[in-house]
Amino acid sequence: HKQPENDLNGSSVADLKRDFLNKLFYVQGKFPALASLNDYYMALSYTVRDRLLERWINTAAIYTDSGARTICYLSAEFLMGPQLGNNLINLGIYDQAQQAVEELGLDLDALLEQEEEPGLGNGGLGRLAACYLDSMATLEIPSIGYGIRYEFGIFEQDIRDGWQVERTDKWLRFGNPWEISRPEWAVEVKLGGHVDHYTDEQGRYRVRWIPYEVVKGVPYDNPILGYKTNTANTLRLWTAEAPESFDFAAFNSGNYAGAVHKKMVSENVSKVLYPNDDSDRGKRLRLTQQIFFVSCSLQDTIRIMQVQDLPLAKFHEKFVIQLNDTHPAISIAELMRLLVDEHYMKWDQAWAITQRTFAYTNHTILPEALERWPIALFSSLLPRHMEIIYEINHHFIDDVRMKFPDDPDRIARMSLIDESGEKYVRMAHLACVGSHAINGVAALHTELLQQDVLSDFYALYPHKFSNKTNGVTPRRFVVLSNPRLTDLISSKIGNGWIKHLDELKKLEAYVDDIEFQQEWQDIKYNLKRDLANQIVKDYGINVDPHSLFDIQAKRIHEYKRQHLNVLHIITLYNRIKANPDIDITPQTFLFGGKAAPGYFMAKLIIKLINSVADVVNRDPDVRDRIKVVFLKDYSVKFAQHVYPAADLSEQISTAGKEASGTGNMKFAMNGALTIGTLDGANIEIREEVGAENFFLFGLTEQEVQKMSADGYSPIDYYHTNLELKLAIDRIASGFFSHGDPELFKPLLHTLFDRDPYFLFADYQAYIDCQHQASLVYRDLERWTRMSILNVARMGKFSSDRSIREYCEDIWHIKPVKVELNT
Ligand code: 26V
Repeated sequence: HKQPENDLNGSSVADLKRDFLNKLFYVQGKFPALASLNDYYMALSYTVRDRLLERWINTAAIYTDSGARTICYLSAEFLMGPQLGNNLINLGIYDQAQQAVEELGLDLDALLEQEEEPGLGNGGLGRLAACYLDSMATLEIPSIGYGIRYEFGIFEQDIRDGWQVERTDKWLRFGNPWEISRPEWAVEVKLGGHVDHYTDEQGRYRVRWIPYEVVKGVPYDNPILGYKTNTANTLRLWTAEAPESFDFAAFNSGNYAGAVHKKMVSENVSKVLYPNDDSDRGKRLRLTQQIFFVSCSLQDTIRIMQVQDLPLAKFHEKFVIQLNDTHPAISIAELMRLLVDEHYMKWDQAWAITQRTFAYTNHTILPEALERWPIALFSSLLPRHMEIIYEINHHFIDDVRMKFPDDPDRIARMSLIDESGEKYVRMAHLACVGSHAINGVAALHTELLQQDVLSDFYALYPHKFSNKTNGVTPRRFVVLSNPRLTDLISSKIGNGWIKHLDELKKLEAYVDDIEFQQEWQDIKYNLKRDLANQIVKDYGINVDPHSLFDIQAKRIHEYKRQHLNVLHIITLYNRIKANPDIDITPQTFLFGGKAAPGYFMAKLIIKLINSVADVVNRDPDVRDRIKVVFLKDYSVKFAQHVYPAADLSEQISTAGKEASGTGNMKFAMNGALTIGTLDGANIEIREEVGAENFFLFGLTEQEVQKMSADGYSPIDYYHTNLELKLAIDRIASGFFSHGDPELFKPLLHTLFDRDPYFLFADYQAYIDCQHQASLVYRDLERWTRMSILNVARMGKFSSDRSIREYCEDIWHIKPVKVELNT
């Protein structure tokens, strides 16, 4: 698979410059005087793409020739972030490219900023999928990511009068240089209609699904480069189109508009990412998206089996399929349908293959986020899958009955069908029954799955369960986003840590080195100053880079408790107002994150943050000692500027609610200290960095449980805690809402009435812990030592470690080396 003779592969500055100018001329059709920044971005991207194609093609060839066992990572979301910088890093040509464009009078940072990121995910779950693709390629693991090429990704967030306003994310507007469409591998997906059971001419029992409509899926391939390896895996995203034969009957009868309408309906399937990360109960289009990408992907795997001349009986040896939450769990029924109905395999054999193929990761235990589909909707869209699920359930319930005789309650609890009221298909149950492995994403989360949410399944299948604590890629979140820290670290311990993050341990030898501490501080200061400059530019607000940068950046959710953070800010403000000369550590509070458009309470929290910011930032009594800024339109691209500039990372969810968190890891890797609860991966971060280097507060999960069971009365805290009362009263009086006491009532009412996330119970502990952190920050040397130790001890949280564990315990896949034969 030798590359054609050419000069598109050189990595010298001269090669890059020449190819860059060629792309500008021959692809963009521009000469420098007319070229826009986007033309330059495109020219550089195509230059880089040429340089990765050799790896991509050779990787595909080696996988095909060797019939390598492959992990398919099925996910409704991939939150990839910008590609150009990452590809330069992973190809090892970042510095050359920087010099090349510089010699042409351009600034690489400006070109990188030009890229419109593919925001094809909501938050943690989608970004985790992207980190895992990076690690799989870096570890040389044969893998394919399968997902949806949404035409519009996560909405762009604007803030008007303090409220979130959504705009459509037209990320493909200027073209996407990273994808290659493969129309020759398009497949069709059936929807609706009815099922015929019949005997064919040979007297064989057959099933035929006659759909109401058919949607075509066209794959778009995106390269996933490993860091300094020859491996380039594929992320294959599906776009929905109308089949060529779109409603010819209507067309020929002169109903052109009718035919075009049907085409439009088909194209809607991959039009937009659902911006909710808790619930989309009963949305037909959402279920259509799920079956669409699942069916396309499974048909694609079967095509690959055929290309490689492998019998379907070996499907589970060739492929293992990881289900990223229940969004692709319909796969289990779809693979059964393909094997049994379309390839005439016997049910029992198909079921054995299916169970051995699938593995399921759960990402949330919030009850409202557990997917279930009303039976009526499900059967009308997927009549054959409904039958298959009933059949699976029938066998499954027999198994349960065998193991737990005379326990009808258990059967009702475990059934794939919820029959307690309106009937539903329970997707998590389908995922558990149809998989050979089930995992949570942090130790506490897995524990809670086993003891609580999936305890019946744990009793039946203890061997299926394991924990796989999340991780993040240090390539994007340290090397690319924090080059200055990267250089300092590498100057001391070499650059082996980039692939073997445990090597960061070696930094501990420098923790007392005054010069090293000084450099560490200088870097943090400079990063904070850069972010401060951006903030003045974007918001006209001056923030002091010497102040403690305290940042909470994540989706807005009541369980994540951004409003607890606000209560602390108001408390500081009240202290200043009561005693204007009070000695407090200057602190800058930054927030970033999107609220689901239909989640009123989350939007009200954004309004509260902005309202408090308006008052605090303008009050002369505050004398610039505290500042509050809501950073709009938080994205992967922006996050890469935010993590490096943080001193304190806010990880303050109610214990038991945050499955893992991954932002917590990204902040800590960039030298932020964490203020956090014993929740998700915070617990493991604290174990690693040492309790003395972590600001811990709040109820434990067990204490939360107990308080709930004993009857929690938030109002008692309000009446007995004077500062809490003052903070709440400030909001209630209309002080932050131009005198309007109504505005924040819904929020306050929830707190007084139920406070389901225990803000009042954790308030004092949080205030005290914040105070502690602000005192430590005054001792900059102590803070710096803690910061260095945090980074030095983050090795565990590389996604490379997570992927190694998946490979060992669940996937049973080994690396495959790719040689370049040029
Ligand atoms: C759920 C749903 C429910 C149906 C509507 C559409 C939709 C879209 C996304 C989700 C995902 C919610 C689960 C999630 O994002 N969990 C997060 O996963 C992270 C990676 O494991 C983890 O770090 C976070 O703690 C967890 O909240």
